[in-house]
Amino acid sequence: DSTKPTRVVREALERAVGKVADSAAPPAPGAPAGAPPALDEPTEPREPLPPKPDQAAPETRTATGAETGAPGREQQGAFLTTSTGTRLRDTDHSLKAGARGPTLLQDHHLREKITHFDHERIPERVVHARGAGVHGVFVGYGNAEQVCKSAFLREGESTPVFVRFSTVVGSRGSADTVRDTRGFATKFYTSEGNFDLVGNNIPVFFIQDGIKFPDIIHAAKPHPDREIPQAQSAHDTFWDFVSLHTEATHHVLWSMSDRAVPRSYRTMEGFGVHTFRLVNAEGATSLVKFHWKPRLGVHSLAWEEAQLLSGVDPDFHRRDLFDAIESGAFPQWELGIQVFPDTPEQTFEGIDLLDPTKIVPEELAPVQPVGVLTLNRNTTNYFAETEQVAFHVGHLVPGIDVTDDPLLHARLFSYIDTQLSRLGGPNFNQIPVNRPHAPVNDMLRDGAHQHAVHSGIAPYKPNSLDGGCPFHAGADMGAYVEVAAPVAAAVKERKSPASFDDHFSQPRLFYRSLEPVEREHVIRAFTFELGKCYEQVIKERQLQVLANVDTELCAAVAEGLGLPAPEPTAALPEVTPSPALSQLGKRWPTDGRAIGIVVDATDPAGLDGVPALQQAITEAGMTPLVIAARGGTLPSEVTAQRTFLTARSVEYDALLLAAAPPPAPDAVVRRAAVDPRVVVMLQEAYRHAKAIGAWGTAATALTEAGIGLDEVGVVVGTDPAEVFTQVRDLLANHRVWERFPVPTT
Ligand code: HDD
Repeated sequence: DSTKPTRVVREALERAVGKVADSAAPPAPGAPAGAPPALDEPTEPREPLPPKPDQAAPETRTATGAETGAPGREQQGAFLTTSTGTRLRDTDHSLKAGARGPTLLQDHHLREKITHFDHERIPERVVHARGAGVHGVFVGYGNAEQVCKSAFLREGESTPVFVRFSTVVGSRGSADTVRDTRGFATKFYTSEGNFDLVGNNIPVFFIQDGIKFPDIIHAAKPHPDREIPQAQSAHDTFWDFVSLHTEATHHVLWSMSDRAVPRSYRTMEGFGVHTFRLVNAEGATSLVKFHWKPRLGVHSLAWEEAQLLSGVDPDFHRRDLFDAIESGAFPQWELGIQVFPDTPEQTFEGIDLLDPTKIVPEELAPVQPVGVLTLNRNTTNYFAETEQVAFHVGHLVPGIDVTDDPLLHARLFSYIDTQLSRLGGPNFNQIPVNRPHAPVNDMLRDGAHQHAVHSGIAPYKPNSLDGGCPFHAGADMGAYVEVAAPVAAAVKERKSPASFDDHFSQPRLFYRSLEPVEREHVIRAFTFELGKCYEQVIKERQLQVLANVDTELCAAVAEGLGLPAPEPTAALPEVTPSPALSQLGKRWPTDGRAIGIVVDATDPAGLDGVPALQQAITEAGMTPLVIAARGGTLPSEVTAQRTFLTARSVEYDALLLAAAPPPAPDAVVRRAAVDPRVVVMLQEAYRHAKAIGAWGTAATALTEAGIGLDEVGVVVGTDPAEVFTQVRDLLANHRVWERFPVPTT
């Protein structure tokens, strides 16, 4: 048998690994013994699509919409060319010495095509590699002028923006819905230069000093030996580090809460994390923390939903964002600021404003809205825009300055440095998505990928040969001037202030501010993550950390792990809960929610009401998605967007079951067996505390799934419109929270 390893190979394998593979790929069924394995059929050729508009006319705008004056490098003309513009006759065959002969080295087109391809990838971001970017516009309210002179905050001033949302730990191809912090980075192309607000959806950070950043990231990234697990914190190295490094505890509490599994990028808050210093036109300064408040409210996935989505739709958040914008449901956030007096202590109500592991509860300093962000345009090219966008906390504009937060200072170094290896040189701000809309005259010259053809001979100051140009501006001409903030007389030392030593009061404040059902989710998250660790000592050490945060939390997690709950090492501090930290108890707009409508494709009477229902859902700003046993057009001109094969409950915020009106009492009820995939869909939706509506005979499916018709969040009726109205009302609370258990300890 020719497919068996030869004796020599067999013996070598036995020496090396002690066992031998039996055979290679099996021959095709029915093929004579020894025949080569069957190959797949080649794909059928398809008709080419018609040319797109931008293939007919060259674009002269940058990706951000600014006029550049110079044509870009996008497609121009209808013919295929080399990168130097020579038209090509054939790109399907390499140049060979005869049709069956060897390929010739002289084939310059082949070499150019392959060389370019070989270099298409650039290093992914060392953190926040997985992301989705979109364009938008920011409009200032004008009320911030008392504290900030920045032009983009002026009343009615409209500023283009690019926003990139991201996860932190995973690689570029990892799933969207993993448990992780989300990045929320905004580039404002203001008239005074670019301002980048590079924030997260969690208001605190794992570390207080940027010198620890490589440590936390090395601990959170996959284990270096096997590079697993991907995009997870549920592993030994992460919990080893954070259990030893207790300043991480506050961030860890947020990461174990529902905040770390957002329903959508559109339903996340954003935070600038650090305290910044604002300057008004008179030169007066204030300290502030930046917040993004989503118009749709803050909502999360259930943990099981997030896990299922990682497999069912790893692009769930990307798709959600792009689809919402495509359909005109533009996501919006208000930019808000908490304002604190700029005192020498830089504290507020005893909270150290330079400590990035601390928040200031909104009840102590309200978040004051100063403008609104609307995301309204998807990218044209993912790589050119989202992959190449370069954020930097040092991209500041007049009116905004940094404070001495030691985390921020390390960031001020890191963000430019990382672009050098990621984008291959120092000219990354010439890439279209990074180009400011304000005029640039920077005297930076040459370097890899230089796109500008600078004129003049004197890129230095002072000069006389270029007439002294460019000129210094001075503050009255809109120049950026650092605030002359005093620096305390000090000695050089590697040390943090004593106020940074409090690692437990704010994690406790956070946990105690959550509603019982949210606390239960935190308990389960800790139990899940520590349950994935192998080392007992790490679990025990983390339980000790939890004992110092909250007795209920520690006891419940310890019980889940089957370990004793340790005693706290110090008295637990009194905290005043901050209700603003809870996601519950508020009602929100339901725009952009996805409603699954399960229909019976063989029941024309039941489908009759579906078009009107779809229209009602669309008019309510939501997306109706019809799910049937088969795709295509169903009776009553209803189109199935999903089939039982492609649908999973996790894609929908609520499920509706359509059927014919209930039959007259004496009619013979056709009780077709409910498809088991519909039963799974219903059970999952129920378990994830989603609203479920049904009318007519469809209620049978609920019974089949073991769901009581009178249960909370289950709406059964006769009129589709009425059922939908009630389901919509339930959605304003996001979930049927009563269905989740609450802590029992
Ligand atoms: Fe960072 C990327 C947010 C601390 C070093 N960071 C990055 C991104 C976001 C944040 C949203 C993605 C930007 C994008 O979409 O391109 N980072 C934060 C926040 C922090 C923080 C809110 C704490 C408050 N970061 C932090 C520290 C360091 C870095 C302390 C280093 C000392 N961060 C980076 C980086 C990245 C980055 C290595 C990777 C890609 C990039 O910058 O452009 O420089």
